[in-house]
Amino acid sequence: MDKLDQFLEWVKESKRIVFFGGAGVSTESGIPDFRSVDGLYNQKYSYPPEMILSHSFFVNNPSEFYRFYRDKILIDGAEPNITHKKLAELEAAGKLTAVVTQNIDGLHQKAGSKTVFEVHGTVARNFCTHCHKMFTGDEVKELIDKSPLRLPECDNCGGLIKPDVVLYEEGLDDEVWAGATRHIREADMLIVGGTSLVVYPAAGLINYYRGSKLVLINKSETPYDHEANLVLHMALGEVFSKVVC
Ligand code: CNA
Repeated sequence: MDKLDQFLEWVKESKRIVFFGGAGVSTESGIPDFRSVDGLYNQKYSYPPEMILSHSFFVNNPSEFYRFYRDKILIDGAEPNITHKKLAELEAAGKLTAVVTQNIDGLHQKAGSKTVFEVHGTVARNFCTHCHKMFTGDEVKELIDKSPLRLPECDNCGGLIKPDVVLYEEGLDDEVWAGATRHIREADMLIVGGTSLVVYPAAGLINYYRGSKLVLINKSETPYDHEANLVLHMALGEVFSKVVC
């Protein structure tokens, strides 16, 4: 049996699948990842993405943070692709218990997934750093587009608005982490896809899996390839387009 057939067979026989993904899940929706050839690390910026997307950079240089954030993170018109859609279908069919994602783009929910653990937060939620008023992603986008040279400020108190994403140097949300680890521990199949598995603590989530159907689907090699029961160096869309729910 070839690797793809083995994967499809395991999907068919499993009842508590968890999918754990990263930026590679959304590249086929037109959102660049950080590390592949077309990703953000291979483009020219005055600072590397990891520096711009850090807590200290946000505090010390919010204008440059928001310039990058609007340009490269808030992608206009991005829609769920076949992988997001098939994962939502697997959940609706009662075969998948959760999606755990490092992505902040909200595309899993847009595709219809209900149980989603966003370990790095989401661009869809934003809050005033002073009075904590909440803003949607669209509201923040509108504020930036209306006055690109001004920082997005709270209409209530004038405080600086911050996206509810986990920036480098910040800790993860305890409840989200607990939910993600519980689902992974109880999974009978763990599919890991579109992540270079180098960003911690998120990459360590794999270690909570107890079963014998750990599948890695990634275009390039990862440090966890040798621990997986099955490794597919393929595009996610190519694999998930074959999944029958
Ligand atoms: P990464 O380090 O950029 O790795 C992405 C991986 O996906 C690479 O190894 C690629 O080879 C692989 N890949 C790209 N496209 C595909 C595809 N179509 N099929 C299969 N594999 C593919 O991204 P990680 O998620 O591992 O890094 C963690 C960071 C990146 C997280 O904190 C994310 O929040 C952050 N990020 C998120 C987004 C988003 O929300 N869409 C975009 C860019 C970065």
